[in-house]
Amino acid sequence: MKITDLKTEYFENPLGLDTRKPRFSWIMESEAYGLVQTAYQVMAATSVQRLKDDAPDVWDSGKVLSDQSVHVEYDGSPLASRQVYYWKVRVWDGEDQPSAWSGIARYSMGILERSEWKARWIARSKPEQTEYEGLLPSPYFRRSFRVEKPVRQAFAYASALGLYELHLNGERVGQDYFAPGWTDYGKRVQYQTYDVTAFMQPGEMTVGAVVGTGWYAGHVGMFGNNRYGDNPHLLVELHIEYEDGTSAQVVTDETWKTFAGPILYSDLLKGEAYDSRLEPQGWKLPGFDDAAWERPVVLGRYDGALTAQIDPPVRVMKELLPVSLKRTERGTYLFDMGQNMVGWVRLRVEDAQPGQTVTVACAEMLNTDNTLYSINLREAVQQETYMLNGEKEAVLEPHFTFHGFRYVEVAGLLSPPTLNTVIGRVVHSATARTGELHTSNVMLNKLLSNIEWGQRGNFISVPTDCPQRDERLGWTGDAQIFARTASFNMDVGRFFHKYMIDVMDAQHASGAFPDVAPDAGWEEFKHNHEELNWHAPDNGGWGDAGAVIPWTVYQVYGDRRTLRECYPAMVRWVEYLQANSDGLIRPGYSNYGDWLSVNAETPKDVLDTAYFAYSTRLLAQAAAALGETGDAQRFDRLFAEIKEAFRRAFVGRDGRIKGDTQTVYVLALKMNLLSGEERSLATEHLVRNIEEHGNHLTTGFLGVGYLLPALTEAGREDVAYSLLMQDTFPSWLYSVKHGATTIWERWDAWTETDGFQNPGMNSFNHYSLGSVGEWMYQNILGINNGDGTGYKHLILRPRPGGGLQHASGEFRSVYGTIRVEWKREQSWFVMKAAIPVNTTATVYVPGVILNDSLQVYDSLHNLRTEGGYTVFEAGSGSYTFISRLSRASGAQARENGSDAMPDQMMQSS
Ligand code: RAM
Repeated sequence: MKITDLKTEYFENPLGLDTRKPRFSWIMESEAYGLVQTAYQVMAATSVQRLKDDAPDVWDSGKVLSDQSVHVEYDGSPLASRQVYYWKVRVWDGEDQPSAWSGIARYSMGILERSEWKARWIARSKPEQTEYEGLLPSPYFRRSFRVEKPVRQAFAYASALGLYELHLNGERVGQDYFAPGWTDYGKRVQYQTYDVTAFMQPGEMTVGAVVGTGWYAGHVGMFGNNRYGDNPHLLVELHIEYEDGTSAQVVTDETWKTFAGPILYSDLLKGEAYDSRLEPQGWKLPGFDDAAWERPVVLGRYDGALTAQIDPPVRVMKELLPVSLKRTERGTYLFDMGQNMVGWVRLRVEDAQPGQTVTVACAEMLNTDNTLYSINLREAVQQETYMLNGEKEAVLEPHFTFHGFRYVEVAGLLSPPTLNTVIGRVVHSATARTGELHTSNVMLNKLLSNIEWGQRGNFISVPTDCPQRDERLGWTGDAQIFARTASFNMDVGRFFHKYMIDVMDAQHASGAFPDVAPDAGWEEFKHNHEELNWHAPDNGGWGDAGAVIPWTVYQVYGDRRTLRECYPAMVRWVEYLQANSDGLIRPGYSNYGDWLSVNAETPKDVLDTAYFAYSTRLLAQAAAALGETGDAQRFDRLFAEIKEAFRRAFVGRDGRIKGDTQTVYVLALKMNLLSGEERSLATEHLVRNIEEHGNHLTTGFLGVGYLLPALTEAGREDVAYSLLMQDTFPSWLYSVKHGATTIWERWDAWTETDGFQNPGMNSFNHYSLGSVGEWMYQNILGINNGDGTGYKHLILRPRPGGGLQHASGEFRSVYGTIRVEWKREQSWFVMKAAIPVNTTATVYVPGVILNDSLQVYDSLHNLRTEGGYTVFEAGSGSYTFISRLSRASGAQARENGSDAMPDQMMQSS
């Protein structure tokens, strides 16, 4: 058994943790079958050597009889600020045989006590208004210092009220963008930790920083600028430890120097203007004369919490080259990136002239006259303006802004560009890819790709609704409906943990969870805009994110700690809902309902009451999982009562539910609000409704997430597939058919009949309607979580349908990679499955297994048949199953003399 993927708090070798009991996880790999872990031993130490000598100085767990291999909590002597630690693990298998020791992993602690911080928050004294209204320059900061002796190790701890880029001797520290990320800066700001040992060199060194307004002082949403403050601040603390045991610190304070610099402004929503003629040559290097620079002002105090970064940093995760380029009648150049992406472009100008101005403008779509469709950006400006100093080759990219775009228009070039003139830099929170799914249907594959791109484009520090217009907010409804799909695509455990802190920071005093987190002004905006008529203090399907997301993180990653942390807030939410309902029926005052549905008004009292029940049920499950037995019973009871109230108020004798929309049925089915008989009646109504719409969906943001799951659970996967495969309006494949490379905000963002929708709200990169990804992983590939959490017990159950001939893919769970592959040919079915070590699976093979070949797998047992499937219990290992989908078709094939298994099937088995 080989131990791989040593992770500390979800990450490999993380730096700057501030949790005093970090959790360790590992994966075991083996070719053997039916392997489990029966015991483990973890050792942690302050040096690699101590671990090599099996002489750990901080923790030796000893042999612990346990199958736990994820989130094993550190339980050694107290961990010290800024200290580096190492750990390793070995495990015992079912025969009590120990494995070899794993490799050695590392982690470092952050600054654990606020009082330990020496650095002060510094800023440029507030600049006079520039010619760009409401936009500030991004000032430079610098300080030189001397490294006197050989350095053993050095770490930088840094943050900003605003955004920052850090440099040491001219080189950028780390690869992060938009650090320190978005939080409610009134309450907390995160800091980052970088290992800068490799930057250290003897003699004079220079630390430099560029600071942008970001979410703190720049424009956010539709709320204008200065949401948290009006001048960005920087915080840096550099700790250098010398070989001889002494140490030195370099910290931001009044001794630093600052300069307005060439970045005239760089704003998340407004783009950037950069005048390279103002760039002071060599400012990041030692020896630069900063006599003309100003002293910074020092912030008296910052009252929020200063916490280590929890979520993965935002990074450039991909680069795209344009797929085409043409000169426009306007004399500009139009690049097509071939993909609606989020980030910016890096531009190369090869024959720059002094004073030449080049602009780069970005948009998602083109108007019919080949101009950029920018009207949907509202007040956002997706443009860079570069004024060049005439240096021969200029490579330009913006600093603190991002855009959502497929098309790039460059103006002001003196000679024709090539495809290499621009490179698309795709940025998002660096959540590792965990899922892959390919089918025999190219349209479905494109849909899956569009869903992933929707996630890439909108997981930027927080889950946002859209990346292009003046909104880009952490809408809770969007996040909760997409959370499970997101967790198939990428490792979002820590991302959502951090977002839940934002959600809890924005929870109202009443207990209501917010519409938007962090709240940078949404509540205020709602109240100031009477005409919106949006007064609900809570919104069904939005506020419920506060219950759905922690539960999802627990389900997918087995993360009990995050669930525990969110639990009190979940209780307050449900108690709030209970107090603000009438006979357990919610008042139906909510604002959004089944947002952006297609001519199907789902009554808000139905929707809100269903969600009230749903949150209550999740809370009851959370209570049970956390051992809060009294609460579990209390909320179970409350759920049963809400269900009764729901049935009485909304469900007719004939199973018709008030509103009679697809969404009311799928909510009632998915959220378990019906009696047995009502379930079948509701299913009939749902199917009837779908048929009445010519086999089309009408669901909006919320209903869409439950539509195919509800149909499938009710035994109508045939209808689910027909909706999935539908390609006329409205449907998922409609946008695919019309060239979409992302998920659109609205089913009718663009139609053949009406062209573009109302530009006031028409994003081409919104992930909500992409929540169908979850169903595709769970049913086409068939990867499901069994009773356990974190996929400790799997249910592998592909449901071949929709004319698909094959599907293959995987999901990298916390226990290891789960892989499924199937092919069908006539009535033959071949299925392969890989089940990670230390997990078990219930495997459903469609059809009837023909041969005895399964005997070879002694890790399979309890063979049975169930609803057209052959079912087994299986231990870890890689399996191949061959089955006949139906006896009848098998018999017919024999009669036709075509019974032999087709060649390609043989190859795959
Ligand atoms: C719009 C966006 C967002 C949605 C809200 C209700 O601003 O579409 O995604 O959650 O409305």
